[in-house]
Amino acid sequence: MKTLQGTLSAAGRTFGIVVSRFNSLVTSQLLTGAVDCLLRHGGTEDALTVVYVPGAFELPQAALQLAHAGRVDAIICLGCVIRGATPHFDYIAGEVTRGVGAVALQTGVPMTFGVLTTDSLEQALERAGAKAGNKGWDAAMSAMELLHVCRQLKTT
Ligand code: INI
Repeated sequence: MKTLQGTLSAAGRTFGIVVSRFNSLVTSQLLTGAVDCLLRHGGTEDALTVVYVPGAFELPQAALQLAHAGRVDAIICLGCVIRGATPHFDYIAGEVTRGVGAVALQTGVPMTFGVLTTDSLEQALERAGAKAGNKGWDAAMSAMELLHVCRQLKTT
């Protein structure tokens, strides 16, 4: 039986983190979590590229450009869409989810989704370093795993 699974190491790899400024109280904490995770798993600051975009809607566009630039091995998308904050919640949440998925498939660059979609700011903060963990950290863990498993798939 052949089993492929990714290791949780950032050593020697480059990562792009695309993060939205909208709801920056939350997204700055997601970014902190993602960077902390990569550094604690062997990554180095000079191997990280952080790209800020205005809002979650713009994440797929920037992720696409970053992927095409070929400078990073994997991309982590971070954002926060809060239902109470906009009547467009469903449109924005739907677009960013579809968009990031489409960019990942189109480019083949390992890409993970650390975008919170919550009913309230409180729920978002809980998932950005409070009692429900940090989804930025989780997205970084997933990026390491996916990157390594994709490498193995290419060479097996
Ligand atoms: N962008 C977010 O990232 N989160 C939100 O909750 C949000 N709300 O509430 O509207 C939001 N809107 C901005 C949007 O992502 C775009 O930046 C904007 O429409 C310009 O294209």
